[in-house]
Amino acid sequence: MKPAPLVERYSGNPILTRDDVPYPVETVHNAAVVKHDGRYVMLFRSHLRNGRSIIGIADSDDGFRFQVRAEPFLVPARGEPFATYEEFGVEDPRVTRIGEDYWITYSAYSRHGVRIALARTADFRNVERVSLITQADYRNVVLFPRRFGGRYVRLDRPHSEIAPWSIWISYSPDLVHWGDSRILIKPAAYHWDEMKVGPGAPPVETPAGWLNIFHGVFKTMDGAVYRLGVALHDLEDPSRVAVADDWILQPEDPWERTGYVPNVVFTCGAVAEDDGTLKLYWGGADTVLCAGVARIDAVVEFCRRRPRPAL
Ligand code: BMA
Repeated sequence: MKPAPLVERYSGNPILTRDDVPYPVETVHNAAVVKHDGRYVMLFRSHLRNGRSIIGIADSDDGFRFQVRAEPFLVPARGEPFATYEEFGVEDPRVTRIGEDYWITYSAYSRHGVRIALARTADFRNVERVSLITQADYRNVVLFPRRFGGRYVRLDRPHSEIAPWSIWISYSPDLVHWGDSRILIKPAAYHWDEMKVGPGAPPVETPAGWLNIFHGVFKTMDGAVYRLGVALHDLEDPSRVAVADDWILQPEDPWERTGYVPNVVFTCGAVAEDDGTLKLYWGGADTVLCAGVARIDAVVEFCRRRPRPAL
């Protein structure tokens, strides 16, 4: 008998599409989700018809049925220094709660490349841009929710012409200035992720370590396939990591296999529940938003059972 899938897809997928959005957009995908005051809040990316992206916001009582608010949450900034670097749009938000605030990292696109901006909100009503925290070209910055040895920690993915794009770790005293960077997880040759890897959902704390659900890309004769993999970082030293050899989710449903960009599952967020499950959210084919549930202990076990070298 085949084992049950590690990530059980929600039966009502896709959970959000452009038809649920009260302003004109072409897609709904790549979303951060957190629990705030007992409700789920989602920040999601949408393409406009000019091909550039904005970030919308939606609320839910159960984590599956979301109501989109009337206005987008983040559109390209008018004020400097952000306006220069958000000219081509804002994409792929991640949210991490640190203390009382929620910290949002998102991709800022412009003629100068893609860099990561940091914004802060306490209530998901008012949002304040704090800083641009990378140069070009970086994507996929996820923040750990606490400090290690007094320093904040992030995972990110710089672009490279020389090496396959990989996951790096960096440290900061204040969330704005970052350094001590080093490479942590590389794509494995002739593997499902051999073209590139990048951080996905912000790390989820478990008693066994931090779960890092990341994306990996494989290039085929018919384009790239985006899948999700998982790694387990040491609780006290997140630069120590075990990477599962196999993927945990691949495009299978029709709305994951065809759409704006075919054969994509891409995550920016997951919510750990008190009952030991994880709600995972992913964009399907860069067009719709999907959700699924996994048992946290099973995902941890998956990392431990068949790890591969991280580098
Ligand atoms: C990546 C990013 C994601 C997107 C994915 C698949 O490079 O642009 O936002 O979901 O490609 O197209």
